[in-house]
Amino acid sequence: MIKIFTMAIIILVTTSLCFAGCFLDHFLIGCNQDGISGTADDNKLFVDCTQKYRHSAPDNSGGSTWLYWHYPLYYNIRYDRYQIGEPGFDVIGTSDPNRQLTGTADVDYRIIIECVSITPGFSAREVTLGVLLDEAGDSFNHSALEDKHIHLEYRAPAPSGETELQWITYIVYDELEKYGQSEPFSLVFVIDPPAGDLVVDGNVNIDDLAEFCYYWLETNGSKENDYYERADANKDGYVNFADFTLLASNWLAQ
Ligand SMILES: [Ca+2]
Ligand SMILES: [Ca+2]
Repeated sequence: MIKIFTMAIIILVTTSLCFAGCFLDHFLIGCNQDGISGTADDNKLFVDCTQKYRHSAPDNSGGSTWLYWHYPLYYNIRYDRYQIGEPGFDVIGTSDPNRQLTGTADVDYRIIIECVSITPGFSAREVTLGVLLDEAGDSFNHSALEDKHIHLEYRAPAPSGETELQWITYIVYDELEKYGQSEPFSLVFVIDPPAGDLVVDGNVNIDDLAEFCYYWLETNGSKENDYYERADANKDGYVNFADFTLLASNWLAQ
């Protein structure tokens, strides 16, 4: 009896470690970003980007560094391409009940992850699940996955995968319309985007300025928010004239 009880404890501990112990970065899908009930965003999807670029140092040296605004890609000699196996996606869990999706996945809501912009030639995929995102409009049904904790592999062909900015921008929306669509959020690989390139595409133009203005004089932005993060170009916690100067220096320059 004691032996069975001990075994059960070991299985429980191992299972919880496997789930909580995934060392890769993930985007976490939830709703009600401010966490307060009765406000406008209660039924709006949002994606917690806090873990994005946690492992941005080459070979993960230093662990959780958030060193760059991009992930490195690693050369695969067998296929002559550059690739990385993070970040993935997951949902906000029971530890954050105010922002957790409620109801039954794929019955009460159906979360679609859609690519809205991507570098030509770049791709995100999960081969065993048949997920392939390599052009705008590609998507997959996250709610239909048995395991919501999914790892994607990002690939770029050589030689551009070694030296050129690679990006993918996503939105998430609910096909059953219980929840409203999320804000777009981007992932960058290989090199940092130019300062001020908030709507990531390698150029700084009026679209970027519009997002920058939204966060102007923000002093309490969150790493959860994709655009705030890059609006604070010098990473000092404030969005002010110093950041605007950096944006202006890249204005309309390729
Ligand atoms: Ca831009
Ligand atoms: Ca700043």
